Amino acid sequence: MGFKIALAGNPNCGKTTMFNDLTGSSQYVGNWPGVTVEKKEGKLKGQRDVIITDLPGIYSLSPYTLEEVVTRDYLIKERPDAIVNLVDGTNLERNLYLTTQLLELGIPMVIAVNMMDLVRKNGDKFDLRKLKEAFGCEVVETSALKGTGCKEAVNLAVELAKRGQKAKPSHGFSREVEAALDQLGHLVSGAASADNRRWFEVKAFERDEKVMETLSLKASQLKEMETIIARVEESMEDDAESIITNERYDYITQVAERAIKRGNKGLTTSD
Ligand code: BGO
Repeated sequence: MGFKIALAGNPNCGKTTMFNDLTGSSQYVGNWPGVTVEKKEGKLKGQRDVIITDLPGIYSLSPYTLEEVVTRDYLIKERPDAIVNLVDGTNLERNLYLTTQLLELGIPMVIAVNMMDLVRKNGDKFDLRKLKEAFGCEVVETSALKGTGCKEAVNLAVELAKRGQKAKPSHGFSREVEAALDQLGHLVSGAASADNRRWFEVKAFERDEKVMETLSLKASQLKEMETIIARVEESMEDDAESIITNERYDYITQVAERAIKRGNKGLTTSD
């Protein structure tokens, strides 16, 4: 049986470099249906039943850019068997914002902390055990430029895909938000599956336009949803989207404090 593995991450985190390393010359490049965003697929070297897809680089799973829509439609509708989420190790906190969202999709996932050659030059160190604990999934250090760790990351992703083993993140939102997500559960159940239900609940809480269209709720249900969301917004004195964004960053800051030891040379890919 073949497996579909998707590479997902921020723009410039090294996805295409890793994709080339993993697939070599067996690549097909086209466009995603209906849009002029490049679609790259290829067979894993030495394991031709594994198809790797290089997804458009994105900062979040919001529906605001073409790349975001293409990537999230693929992740929700086509559901790869596993995701390799590349994060730029020289910019870990910013990259982990997307990670917290990808984990909500309930797809088996491996985090590849890329640019490790630069991270080491900077003298920075990551505590992989703490990162694994925080995100409930495998974490591998890679340098796509040097071709190290890439095969290990994708092999782990294939293993998880075989077992259908999704991540178990320890991240939760505040008690008030969690209670609202719970209450929204039955309103998203028509569109969501058991695996990606949490993603739908969070997106509904954020009043994500495209998710709202998919849910096609009755007027009474829309009213119920609005009451649940507005109650939290009033009590937290902020809008729902910012509440979620801020709580994600708060969690990432806590994880970073525990898991990153800085050397302070500050090199990035542009040096
Ligand atoms: C340029 N280590 C290092 N040091 N660099 C890496 C690594 C790594 O592990 N992985 C990727 N890069 P993409 P997306 C460049 O192109 O794969 C570099 O968007 C340059 N180009 O080589 O394109 C990679 O697909 C001139 O760098 O990312 C590339 O995710 C000067 O990160 C960049 C410096 O990689 C983005 C870098 C003309």
